[in-house]
Amino acid sequence: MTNKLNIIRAPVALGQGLEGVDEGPGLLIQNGLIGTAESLGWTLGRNAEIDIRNLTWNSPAADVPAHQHGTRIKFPKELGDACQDIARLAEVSSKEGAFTLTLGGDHSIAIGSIGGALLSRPDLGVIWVDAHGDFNTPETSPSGNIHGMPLAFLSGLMTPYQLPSFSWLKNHLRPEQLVLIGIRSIDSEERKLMKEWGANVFSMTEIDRYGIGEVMEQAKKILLQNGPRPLHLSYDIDAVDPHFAPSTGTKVRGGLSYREAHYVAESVAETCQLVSMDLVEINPRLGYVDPALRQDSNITIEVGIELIASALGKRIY
Ligand SMILES: [Mn+2]
Repeated sequence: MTNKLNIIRAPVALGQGLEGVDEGPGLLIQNGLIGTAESLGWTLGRNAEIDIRNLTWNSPAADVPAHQHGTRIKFPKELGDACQDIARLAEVSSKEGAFTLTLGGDHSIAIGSIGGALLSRPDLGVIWVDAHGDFNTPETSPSGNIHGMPLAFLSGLMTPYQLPSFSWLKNHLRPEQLVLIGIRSIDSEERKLMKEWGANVFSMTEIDRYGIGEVMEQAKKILLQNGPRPLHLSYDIDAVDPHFAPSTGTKVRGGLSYREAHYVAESVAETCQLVSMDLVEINPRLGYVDPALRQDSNITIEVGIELIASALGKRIY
């Protein structure tokens, strides 16, 4: 592993229903992300933005029926193509041995960042930090929004749907390659899918019971049980309690405290196996709508940069 950091800016918003989440990558960078990384000893390699010209809310291909069951999935063509662009960049970056940081955008972009990393390293381990399960399929999803489905894609549960725009997704995660942390909102049909598949879930209940320190030890034990492997941290800002990270589209109370949120990133970084990270679902626009909430956007962006810094090796002492 070198000290080279490649950034993929993925201002993708079509995986959910609120405009503004596409402003995340630009604002993270404007507010000092690169300087923060450099101060931690990283050298910026590529800083690429995926081409989102085809991603418009008025797309004629929007909201097409997914398949014969009559269930719906929104923007599969646009998001499949965008994720393929992300995957190409992530695969190349992984083969270079650089650290890949993908900035969302909504959580659909992780299909690209993780799918791409899996093309290079099929044994990748994934730490998925989130308020939600993100395991819905078109049949179980109440909304049809792909940002609630990325783990269904990555675990292979979407394979039967044969969406052509996602046919580039070749390698899937096995249950021992994935842990979920901070979960507190799961749809009932989604819960069944997760249990059947055998997902390793450390919900807020386990964090309350054992503490974040013990939870992270157990999580790392699952991922590293057969020895070292590259790790990917997929961080949805909505895992953090809305008190500390309010500008996000699907807030759920009772989340990670400020320190728990950082500890997750620190604990993964400590393994020296972390090779890539996503930071997703910051929606600064939610704070800009009402000037009184402007500070919400600022503190959410600030927390985002701080969490990345922890994952890139920042330590208190
Ligand atoms: Mn998510």
